Amino acid sequence: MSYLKQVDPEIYNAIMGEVNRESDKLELIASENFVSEAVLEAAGGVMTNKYAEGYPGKRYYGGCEFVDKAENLARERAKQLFGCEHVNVQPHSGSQANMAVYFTVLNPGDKVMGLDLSHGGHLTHGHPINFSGKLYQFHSYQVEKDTEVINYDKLISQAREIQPKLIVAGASAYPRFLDFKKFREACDTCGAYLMVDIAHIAGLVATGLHPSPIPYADFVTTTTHKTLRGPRGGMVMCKEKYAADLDRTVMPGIQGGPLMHIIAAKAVALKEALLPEFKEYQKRIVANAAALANELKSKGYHIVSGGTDTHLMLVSFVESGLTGKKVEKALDVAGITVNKNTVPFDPQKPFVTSGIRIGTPAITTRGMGVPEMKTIADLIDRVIKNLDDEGVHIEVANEVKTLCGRFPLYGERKAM
Ligand code: DSN
Repeated sequence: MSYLKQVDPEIYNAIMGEVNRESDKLELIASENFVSEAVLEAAGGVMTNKYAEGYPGKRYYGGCEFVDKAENLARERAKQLFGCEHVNVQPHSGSQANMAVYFTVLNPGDKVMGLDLSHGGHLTHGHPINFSGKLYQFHSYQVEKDTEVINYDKLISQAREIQPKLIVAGASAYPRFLDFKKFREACDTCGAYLMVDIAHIAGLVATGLHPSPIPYADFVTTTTHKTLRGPRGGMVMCKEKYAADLDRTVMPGIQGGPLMHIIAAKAVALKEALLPEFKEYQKRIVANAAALANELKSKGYHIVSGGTDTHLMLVSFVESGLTGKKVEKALDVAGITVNKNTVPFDPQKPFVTSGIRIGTPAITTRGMGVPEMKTIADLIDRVIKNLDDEGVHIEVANEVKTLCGRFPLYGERKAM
């Protein structure tokens, strides 16, 4: 029975619309995923009612015995999964996780280095319109024009020249492995802290499919909802020597009451991530991304850096002059959800862009494999080749629906 249907039919209908959209369309946004029913149950549970400022055993409110259990389990599981010394599971988001680290070790005006947003970085890695770029003196590093990957020798000389107090490694649109040992080398030239933002690749790191930053980084931040397949939220891992300062920064420094229902759901997702089948799932994400990138490449598309080592790829239209905005819109009509994305040295503005970003975590969750990647590449290609023909887009949308029907998602929710 749905209480929501009776109490608030408008929101009920919006949620049912979303259930059907997720189920009937191809979700290729690299930062999205479909959580398990167990994670949804915890996220929608009564722990949403509880105030629990503080940390387990040291709260500013009574009645915390059960939320303490949830937070302790989340912490223990995160430590086991990533092999970190300390973790704070309270950040509400990836941005707040990054803010927590900056506020722990930096003062306003300090010099920091981060990957340029249009080269794959993130707003919180120093974009001028973000708090990070406003509070600190960020210097961007970029990828090379010919290889479209980071040149670590250049990064090291840039660090030597700029002498930042912290270097941010990590990205939201960089398809290749990051070399954390080289980042550490860059930090050691100037005594900088190393913060690694693994929001995108957390699931791969957790299962050994991407080298781990834990041995090299002072701080590792992540979201919990991308490849890690948990609820929307953030987390910070660090060496024990920073633990007390970091915890004080998160609460009371930048947050008040933690979202205990979300922390419980993080614990559930972390338990799922410790299972052997999670590693198999991550392997399939990577195999699917490689297969999709190869198929698109064989059709003549420019895949930034020539391919992918991870869950995502960037398709650049700089040569053809198409815009990411137009391609995103046409694919959306065709039931294929991607996001427009700037590509390195993009001549277009961020709201237009010359590229799209494609990721495989969500379609892999619903069971699609390498054979489906060939079909998906064909469908994407048909839409892009017929960008102004809505008839073709609608035809493709029907094929997408049939394909999705073979890989059911949230079946019971559809009947609520
Ligand atoms: N907005 C996220 C992404 O799509 O990658 C990063 O925070």
